This record gives sequence, structure tokens and C-alpha cells, in this order.
Amino acid sequence: MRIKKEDIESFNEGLEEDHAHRYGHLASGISHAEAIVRKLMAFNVAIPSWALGTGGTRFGRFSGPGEPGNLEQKLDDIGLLHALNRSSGAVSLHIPWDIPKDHAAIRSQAKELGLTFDAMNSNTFQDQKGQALSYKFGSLQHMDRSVRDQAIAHNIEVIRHGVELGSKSITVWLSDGSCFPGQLNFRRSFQNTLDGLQQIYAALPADWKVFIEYKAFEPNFYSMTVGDWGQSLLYANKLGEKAYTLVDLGHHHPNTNIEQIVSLLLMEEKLAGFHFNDSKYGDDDLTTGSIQPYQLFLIFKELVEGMDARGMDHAKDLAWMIDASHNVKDPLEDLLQSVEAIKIAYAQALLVDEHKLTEAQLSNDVVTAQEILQDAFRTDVRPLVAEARLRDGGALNPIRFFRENKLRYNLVKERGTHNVATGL
Ligand SMILES: [Mn+2]
Repeated sequence: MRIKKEDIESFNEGLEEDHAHRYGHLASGISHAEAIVRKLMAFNVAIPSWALGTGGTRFGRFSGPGEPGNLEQKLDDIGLLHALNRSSGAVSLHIPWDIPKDHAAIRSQAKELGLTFDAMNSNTFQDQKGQALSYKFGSLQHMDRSVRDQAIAHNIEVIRHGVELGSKSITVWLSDGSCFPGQLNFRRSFQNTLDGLQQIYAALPADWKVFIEYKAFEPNFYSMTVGDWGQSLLYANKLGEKAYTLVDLGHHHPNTNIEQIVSLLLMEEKLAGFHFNDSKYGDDDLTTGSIQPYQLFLIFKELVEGMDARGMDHAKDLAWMIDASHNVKDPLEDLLQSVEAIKIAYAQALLVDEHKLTEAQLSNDVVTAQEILQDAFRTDVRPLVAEARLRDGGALNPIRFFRENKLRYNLVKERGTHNVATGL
């Protein structure tokens, strides 16, 4: 199913007057409103192929009707999102859940939908059907060299698929670790993992990057072999200049100061990018911005300031990806909400007067520093985000369009009620 340009235009007509009023009022009070809108128009967040189906928990999965049953349908779904919000123009694929049968056909379908291929994702946290050796006790950390070799070969195969599709990076997330004290030797696990990552690194094409994603706990509950940003940075530094640390918001302990981590990784030129999501307790996979929007804003504030300090391009120099897949919402509506929340936080960060903030910091004016940040955070920037979407041909209100035009109903008609997406 494809959305017609004319349908979006006629939908927007009904909302344009109200939007113009709201946008005009807001923009008149912001000296660089036009520059913010242009930055928002350039900004895209990659959609993970596994988020298009209903996610599950370890207690069960309640699939929704009309889910995409294959890679082609997943790309179509992302095409729908991108047509509506004009900021979902990239896909992050997972191997083996999304192995393309015909790379050229997938590439041309993506091109037609205006999509590019962001980081590829490998999977050594599950055993696949027919797999020779088990990852029950880890993959790259494993005590048995043949298991490690199998995991290395898998990652190299993922790179090969990515090359065929035009991706430029691979994200390695390992579930490796231990559940009980004494189960493994930390140094041996680290050295095995480093050796495996070095072999994967050696297989990277010249213009590729590898992202080392860390996670504090789960599925291992005593130790994780890439457990925090310090450990990820150790690996990245030892690997070389094509290796970076990937921050997944849900992979921290509650109340961790993620914005400070982001700031320092940027300083060290080792920040790969993001997996956006939100959480109350752990890796909850909740919609970005649904629980802690102020934290999301503070992270973007550090990103904007840190990237500007290095002369980086906000739109292109970091990998922006969503990594969430929850079980109670329509996945497409959930992703529209996530992308919107990310762009709102970004727009708010662009409002921060860095010059005044620096002055306040240098004179220990703590109250003014807080006022500057909260003034930006409490500004309703939604008309700026909507204006960027409107100018780019998107829908002024994507979720309302999705519902009024019965997009899910039409997908169910097309695909049926028992189409289950591949994934967890
Ligand atoms: Mn992730």
C-alpha cells in the first residue's frame, strides 16, 4: 500500500489555517526559527525492521493484525511512515530475521520509497534453526573456539549483506555475560570477545564502521561482557578508528546520567549514535519520550552542543535509530510517536542559547543556567516540527492521517489477520 501525495495534501488543507496561526505565533518569538525548520527537515531516524511487528515479553506475544510478513512488506511499512512524517527515511535491518533473497530488488524497492540502509544488526543472542553450535553460554566470549568462530563468521556474513544493500555500518550487540558469580573469568571473556571483534573489524570494508552496543544487564544478570560505556569504549579504542560506542537509552541502570556519557563520547570522537527508546525500570522498549522527555531533551542538548563544537553535521554524522518494540500499541502509530518525540527534543535543544548558558556557567549562576534549559524544554515546539513536515510534503498530523485514512484496516485487508512479523 502506498499513500498518494494528493491524499496528504487534501488532509493538510483542513489543518493548514490553524497550523499557520500556531507556527506564525511561535516563529515570531524565535530569531532562528527558519534555521531550526531547515535542520528538522534534514533530520531522519532509522526504523528497525523488528519494530514493525508487535513486540513481545518473555511471557508472551500478542501479534496484531496486518503485520508485515516479509522484508518487502516491512520496507513498505517504513515507506508509509516516511511518507507521513518525512523523517523515517532509513531502515536498520536485522540478520537473520531479514535476509534479503534478492538484494538488487530490495535495494530498488527502498530507493523507490526514499529509504536508505542504516546500520546492519547481527544476532548471536539466539540459536537459529539448524545452527551447528549453541550460544547458550555466549558467542564471542565463548570458551570453545569453534563457537566463537561461528559467531565471527555470522557477523562477517551480515557485513556482506550490508555491502550488497549499500549500508555502511554494523552494530554488534552481544548478550554475552554470566548469570552467577564464578561462572566465568572476566578477563578471559573480555580477551575472547576482543579477539572476535578484531576479526570482525578486519573484515570491514574501508568505508565501514562497527558500533559496539553495551547493555547493563539482561539476559545475563550477574555480568555482561559489554556491560557499560566504559567497556564498550575499551573495545572501540583497542579496535581502531572505525569502531565506535553505540548508546541504547534503555541499556542503562535507572537514573544513569546518559547525557554526560554522550558528551564525553562525543569529546573522544567515539560516539556512534543512538538506539532511542524509553524506560521506567530497564530495557522496557517503551515509546521514546513517553516516560522521560526531559532526559531526552538533555541528551539532545549535549548532542547539539557537542556536535556544533566539532563542526559535525547533525543529520549525517551520527547514526540515529529507534530500538523499541512494544506489545500494546499499533507498531506504526508507536513509531510515529517515537520519531515525533525525537524531533521535538531536537528542536528544543536547538532553542538553547549556548552563549548565555556558557556565561551563566562561567559565573556560577546556577539559577540562570537552569532557567535557560527549562525555558527551551517548556517551549511547545510542535508547530516547528509540523512546519518542517509540511514543507517536505508530509502530513501535518501523521497519527490523525493514519487513523482517518484507516491505514491499518487497509493493511489487514491486504495482508490478512494472521500475518506474523519475523523477530523475537
Ligand atoms: Mn539496541
